[in-house]
Amino acid sequence: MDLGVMVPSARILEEARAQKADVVGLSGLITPSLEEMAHVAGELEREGFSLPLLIGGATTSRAHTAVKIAPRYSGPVVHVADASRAVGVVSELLGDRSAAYAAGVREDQERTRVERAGRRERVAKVSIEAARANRTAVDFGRAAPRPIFLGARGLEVPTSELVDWIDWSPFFAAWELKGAYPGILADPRVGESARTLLADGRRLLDRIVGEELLRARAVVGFWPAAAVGDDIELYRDEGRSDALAVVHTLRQQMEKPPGRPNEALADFVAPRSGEAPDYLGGFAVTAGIGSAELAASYEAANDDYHAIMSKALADRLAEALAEFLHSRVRRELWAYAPNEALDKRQIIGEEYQGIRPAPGYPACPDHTEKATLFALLDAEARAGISLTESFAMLPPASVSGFYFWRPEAHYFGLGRIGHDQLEDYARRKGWSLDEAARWLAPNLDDE
Ligand code: B12
Repeated sequence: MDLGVMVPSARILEEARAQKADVVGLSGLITPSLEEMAHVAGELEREGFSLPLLIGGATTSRAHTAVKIAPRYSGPVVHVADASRAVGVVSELLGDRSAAYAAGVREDQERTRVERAGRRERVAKVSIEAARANRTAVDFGRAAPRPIFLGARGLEVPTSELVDWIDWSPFFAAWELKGAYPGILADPRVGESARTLLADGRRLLDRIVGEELLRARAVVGFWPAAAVGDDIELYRDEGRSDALAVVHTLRQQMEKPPGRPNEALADFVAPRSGEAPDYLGGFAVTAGIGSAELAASYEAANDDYHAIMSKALADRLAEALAEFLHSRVRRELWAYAPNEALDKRQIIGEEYQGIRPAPGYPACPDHTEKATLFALLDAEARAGISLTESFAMLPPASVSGFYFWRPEAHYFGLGRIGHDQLEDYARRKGWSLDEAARWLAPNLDDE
C-alpha cells in the first residue's frame, strides 16, 4: 500500500488492517522521521502484527535500521536503499523461501549490532568551554547594512519567473540517474534516459506554468539581532531591548588542528557585548500549492510517471524560489550586495556573499528551530506552509532557513557533540535531557 508521507502511526496500523496489507513500507526524508519509524515498529509489535516492514528514504540506513528499528519489532524489518529493489525484496518476503530470507536479514542485522557495539567509535572532542574559546574569528568592524524593512512580508511569485532559476541536477537524482546537468545529457550510459526525462519534464513544466497548476508563495523577514553566547537574540526594533525570539545554534566540538575554529552559526552575528548593530534574516518558500491535487489527478489515471514527475518539478520550483528570493535579498531587500552580477553557474556554485542554512542541514541539525522561524515569519498565514508534529513542512515542496549576510559566513557540519553541550542546549531550549537527546540523536555518540 502507498499512504504517501507523514502519516500518524495510528493511521498506518489502521490502514494496514483495513487493507489487509501484506507489507508496510515507511519512507523517511528528515531525521525526526527516524524516531517515528522506530515508534511505528514498536506499535506494530504491540498490536501483534507480523507482516514485513520495509524502511527507505534519504536519512535511513542499514545500520540505523538494524540498531534502532529492527529490535522493536519481531516481524521482518528490511532496509531497502533503492526503491527499484523493493519488488525483489517483497517477492522474497512473501515467497516460498520467506522464512529463510527473513532469518538471513535478522542474522545480518545482529552482526551489524554486535559490530557497532564493539566499535563505540568516538571522535576526540574538546569541552564546550574550550570550543567556545576557539570560536570563528569574524571582523565585526564591518557595519551591517540595514534591510529595507524589518519584520516579515509575504509574496507570491509566478512560476514563470522561476523556470530559469531551476537547478536540474537533482531532478535526475530523483530518478536515480547520477550526474550533473548538463553533462549528464551526453553521458554514454544514462544520457539517453536523461534526455527523455528532461524533455518530458520540460513538457509538464510548460503546462504547470501555462495553466498555473502550481502556485509559489514565500515569506521573508529581517530582524535586529545579536549573538549571546551560542544563541542569536532577535529584537522587535532597533532599540534592541525588546527580545522577540531566540535562535539556538550548536557548536562543533571535534578536536581541530591549530588555527581551525570550532564553529557555530552564532559566530557570524555580531555579539551583543560589541558596538556593531547586526541583523538576521529568515525565509520560508513553497512551490507545492496544488501539487497534491496534480499528483492525485495523474494517480487516478494510473499515470505514476507523471505523478512522480509533477512532485519532482514542484521540488525543483521550490528550490528555484529559494534561490530567486535569496538573490533578491542580497541585491534589493537587504541589499548588502547591490551590485552582485553572477551567472547561474556561479549562483548554483554558491559564489555569492552570505548563506541560507536550513534547519535540518548539517550546520543546524535541530529541526525544532523551524518552530521559532515559522512563528517569526507567520509562515502559515503569509505563505500557506505548515509544520507537522515532527517538523516536516507541508506542502512537501517547501524550504525554510535563515539568512546570514557576512562574508565570513559559510556552511559547515556540526558533527558529534559532547554531553556537556547537550546539557547546556537542553537548558537553553527549556527541554529535559531526554527531549534534547531525542532531537539531537544523530549528533550524539552511539550509546
Ligand atoms: C531533493 C531534496 C529536497 C527537496 C524535496 C524533498 C522531498 N519532498 O522529497 C526539497 C527542496 C523540497 C527539500 C526540502 C528539505 N530538505 Co531536503 N533534500 C533533498 C535531497 C537533495 C535529495 C532527496 C531526494 O529526493 N532524493 C531522491 C529520492 C528518489 O531518493 P530517496 O528519498 O533517498 O529515496 C530513494 C531510496 O531511499 C528509496 N526509498 C525511499 N523511501 C522508501 C520507502 C520504501 C518503503 C522503500 C522500499 C524504499 C524507499 O527509494 C528511493 C529511490 O531509490 C536530500 C539529500 C540527499 N542527497 O539525499 C536532501 C535532504 C533529505 N534534505 C534535508 C533537509 C534537512 C530538508 C529540509 C528540512 C530543509 C529545510 N529546512 O527547508 C526540507 C524539508 C522539506 C519538508 N517538506 O519538510 C536533509 C535531511 C537531513 C536531516 N538531518 O534531517 C537532506 C539529507 C540533506 C542534508 N544532507 O542535510 N529537500
